[in-house]
Amino acid sequence: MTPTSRFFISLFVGCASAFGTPTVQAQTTPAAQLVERLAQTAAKRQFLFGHHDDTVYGHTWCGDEGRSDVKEVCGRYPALMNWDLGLIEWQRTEQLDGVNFNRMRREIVAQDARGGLNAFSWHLRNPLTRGDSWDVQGIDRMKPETCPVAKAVDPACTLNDTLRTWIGRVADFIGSLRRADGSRIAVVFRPWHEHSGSWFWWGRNHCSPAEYKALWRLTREVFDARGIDNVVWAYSPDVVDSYADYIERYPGDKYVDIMGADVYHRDGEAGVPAFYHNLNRSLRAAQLAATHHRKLLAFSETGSETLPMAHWWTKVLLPALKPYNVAYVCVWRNAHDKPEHFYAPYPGQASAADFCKFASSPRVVMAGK
Ligand code: BMA
Repeated sequence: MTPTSRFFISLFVGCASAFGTPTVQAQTTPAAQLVERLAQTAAKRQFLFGHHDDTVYGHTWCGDEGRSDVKEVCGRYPALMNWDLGLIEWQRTEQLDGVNFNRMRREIVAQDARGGLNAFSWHLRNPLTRGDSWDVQGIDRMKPETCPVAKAVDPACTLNDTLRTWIGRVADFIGSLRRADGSRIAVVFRPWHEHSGSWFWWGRNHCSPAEYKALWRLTREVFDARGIDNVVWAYSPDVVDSYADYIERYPGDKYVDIMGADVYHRDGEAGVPAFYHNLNRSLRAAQLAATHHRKLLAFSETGSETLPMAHWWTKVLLPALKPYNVAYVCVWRNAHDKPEHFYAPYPGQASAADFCKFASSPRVVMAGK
């Protein structure tokens, strides 16, 4: 079923409360049920709060069980947890930030059981150089042999087989996410993200729009061949200038369920105007795209590193989101090994009290205890 038809069906099936048991018809897919749930959330002018790697490490801890910086601040887990699949393509036991994939699976099942949602990003290696996602050195668009995307989407090239194999490993992992009763857990997957920038090998300066779209087609071919029916697909450029810019590399309605945007706040107080400017030009474009293409809207990545503003949550983020019917908002990770790299508060952090106020505001959905 295409994302679009899922969306239309979702409008006519029974309604699901944000975290209640969906009453959708039995023949709909887990993905369709999740689209429905997110649509209902956004329709109520609510959004799920999300945090990357929430329960596997925090600002001062790593690997403990049952912990979460967010929960230790406000008593509730984030309603959405994002996980990164980087290095699954190399069949490593740990992803690129050291999270064991079996542990990740357990946390995904636990998050689902508490009524929460799981989402994935994928910082995969460069299939041409075997460097990381940020390895863009040596890419020269005048020389196709240096371009990982051009090669990977070309069926005549061996890199195409490599990428298919790598995507297959992601598809196998996601398709294997099941509850104790055997049913698949629906997730959001946001591949090929931040492509409006050029820091990843799939970024704007490193491939043509047609090649970028071909990456999405390839991804879907691999998932669809395996009958994976528990993925809600998110498209998420970084900051864009305009609607034309946003949509330039949109792969098509068949491939996408969520129009996202990744926009970060830098430079604390002094950076508020720039954050608002970037947020508005990106989310305005994403909202327009969501309306035109009948898709969901999400603020797929945001945050203010080290949270220097004590009232960032209720005085910067929440008011900024007023015009936008986002279904979820996700902040990036609290790295245990980089003290200056955190985006959610921990107990005692300057914005902790304000975060609690934010978490109990009528717009924000958190998960259970
Ligand atoms: C970046 C940083 C890195 C991390 C990468 C992938 O934004 O957080 O430390 O390795 O994401 O998760």
